[in-house]
Amino acid sequence: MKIKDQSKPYDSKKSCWVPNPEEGFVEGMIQGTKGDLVTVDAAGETKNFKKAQVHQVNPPKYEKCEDMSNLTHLNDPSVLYNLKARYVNQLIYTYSGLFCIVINPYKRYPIYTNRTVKIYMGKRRNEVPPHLFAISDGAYMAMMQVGDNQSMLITGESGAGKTENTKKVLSYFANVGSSESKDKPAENKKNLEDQIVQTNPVLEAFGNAKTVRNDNSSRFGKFIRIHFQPNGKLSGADIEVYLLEKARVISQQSLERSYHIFYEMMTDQVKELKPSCLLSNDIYDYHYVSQGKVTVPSIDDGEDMQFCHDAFDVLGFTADEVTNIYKITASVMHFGEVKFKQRGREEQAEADGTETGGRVAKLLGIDTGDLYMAITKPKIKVGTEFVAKGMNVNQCNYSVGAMAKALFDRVFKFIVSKCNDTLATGLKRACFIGVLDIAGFEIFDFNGFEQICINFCNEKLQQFFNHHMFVLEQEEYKKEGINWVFVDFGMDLQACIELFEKKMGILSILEEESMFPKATDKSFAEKLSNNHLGKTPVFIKPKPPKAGQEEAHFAIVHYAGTSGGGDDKKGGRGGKSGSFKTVSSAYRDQLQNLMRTLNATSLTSFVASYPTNQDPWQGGRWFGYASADL
Ligand code: AOV
Ligand code: MG
Repeated sequence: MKIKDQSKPYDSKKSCWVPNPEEGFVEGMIQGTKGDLVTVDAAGETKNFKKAQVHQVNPPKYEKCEDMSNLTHLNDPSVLYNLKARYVNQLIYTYSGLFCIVINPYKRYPIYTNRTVKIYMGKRRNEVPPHLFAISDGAYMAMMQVGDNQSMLITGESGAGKTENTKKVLSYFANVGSSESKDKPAENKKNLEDQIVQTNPVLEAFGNAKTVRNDNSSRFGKFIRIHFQPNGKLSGADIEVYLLEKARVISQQSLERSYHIFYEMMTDQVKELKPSCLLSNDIYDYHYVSQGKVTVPSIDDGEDMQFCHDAFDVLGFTADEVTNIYKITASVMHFGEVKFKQRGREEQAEADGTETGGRVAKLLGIDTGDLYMAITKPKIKVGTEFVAKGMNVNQCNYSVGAMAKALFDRVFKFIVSKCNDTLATGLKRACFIGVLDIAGFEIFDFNGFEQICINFCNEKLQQFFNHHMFVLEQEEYKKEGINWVFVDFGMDLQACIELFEKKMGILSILEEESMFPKATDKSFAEKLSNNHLGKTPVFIKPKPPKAGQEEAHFAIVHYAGTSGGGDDKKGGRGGKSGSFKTVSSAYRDQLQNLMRTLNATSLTSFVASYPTNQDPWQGGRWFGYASADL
């Protein structure tokens, strides 16, 4: 391959890249120059281009270059060409100075085997081909040598491969920090390294779902810290999770699915599960989870049910806890079938048959009458007294939806806290390596509250990432005594971040509006426009909706694209009492905490990953996107 690469026609003066509508860029030869125009032979034709459109080509010795910071000509087409040339030859990892880019192959390459792990252990970055394991080993070595905490940030839009790479990183650390000899079979199956790896099947069953962008999309963010003893062996782990997408629990778009666990439980894989959860044989009996797709060709729900069920065992969940988790999850499905009707001519709602409610009550271990009472005539505190408040049918349906979402969210949090109990071993903790895997940037036809939270988090992390990249790089220049004026490239995204965080920014207006009893989506949108429209380039009017679509209320210009913000009705309102914390303010606090943690660690390693699911080398779409991004 190398010999072939070196024999490519190349002329250091004439070889050039020019834009091409189909390919993004194509390589050509300069025939002549006249003023600002350059005549180029490329893709079988001779054409004139403006000078600024013509870029230099790197000499053949840089073909499939492992670190793009070494390229002589560092321009968009050269970077993209190099990534492509490596990718089509199954080389999916490429360094770019301090960080590593991975391109999603959508194919299982045998590059994560135990043999591969051994190749990378204890090696320097330049001794082995670019790989996530090299980055991971670098973090491990830095931790051992310098003795400080490390973190790895994996960024990229939805479907790029963040979660897959996170899993590989975790199993690498579980491997290098393993205290057992790999040669003798482990007698006790429940060792710490297995437990760390086995958190994935349960977290994914309850926190991942099929979206338009990704069949196994993480609908929550997580920061996993692996703790090590002073001798470098594992001492435990903990997981922090961020904002599970709750709207999905009761509603899905037509091409999407709810959380995997609902469909896994319907498979009969675990005997007695369905009868004990009072579930029927037909997923369409459960409206909450059957509004979109109910099967996914790339997913075997039965197999995944088994993985999840076995993982519960490895993680030390008791049989009772597991049964209760399934029962509560099933109660969410049954909740969607609880019906109400108007009582005579009154506004007041009452049960429309109590059979389904009876099932929910049985699964949750409560009294059926109490359950209906709490929904149709809830007790509200007025001053120091409790009074029963009459509810109409709409209000009851809303309460049931809110309850189903809250129940599922709490089951998820219970699972995480139980995992954390198991992973806290009591062994001495010297340092940790944290790996961050968030829900990637996404733009849907209709972007709701949860999208804005996801995209805001991505914006903040990208800013953090840029800042570190450039600051670290420039500190290096200073160390080497290079005469350099410090440039803060990292502040580019500040305008967007401030729009969210500042006083009277999007979040504070949302929080304020949530306190007003009379506030509506419209009043919220108006307040936003009054405060921000025309005052910042990142807050703009939304595009008119496509036929049959809901109209967006406003649009935000993010680093990765522009998305029309929908509204907050899918999750903004948290409660009614005077002293509640809105979902968004809790999220903001969590993000602030995360940033503090990241700031206190050494960020030695970064991975940016780009999706290729749209046949990346066709149509120039991918080029256009990535070049803006890179
Ligand atoms: P994401 O985490 O970045 O999206 P995933 O890690 O779930 O994306 O990757 C999406 C899919 O791409 C996976 O289910 C695999 O099929 C495939 N894939 C990704 N990386 C690899 C790899 N290295 N080798 C083989 N297949 C891969 V999201 O969670 O939606 O933001 O929210
Ligand atoms: Mg993911």
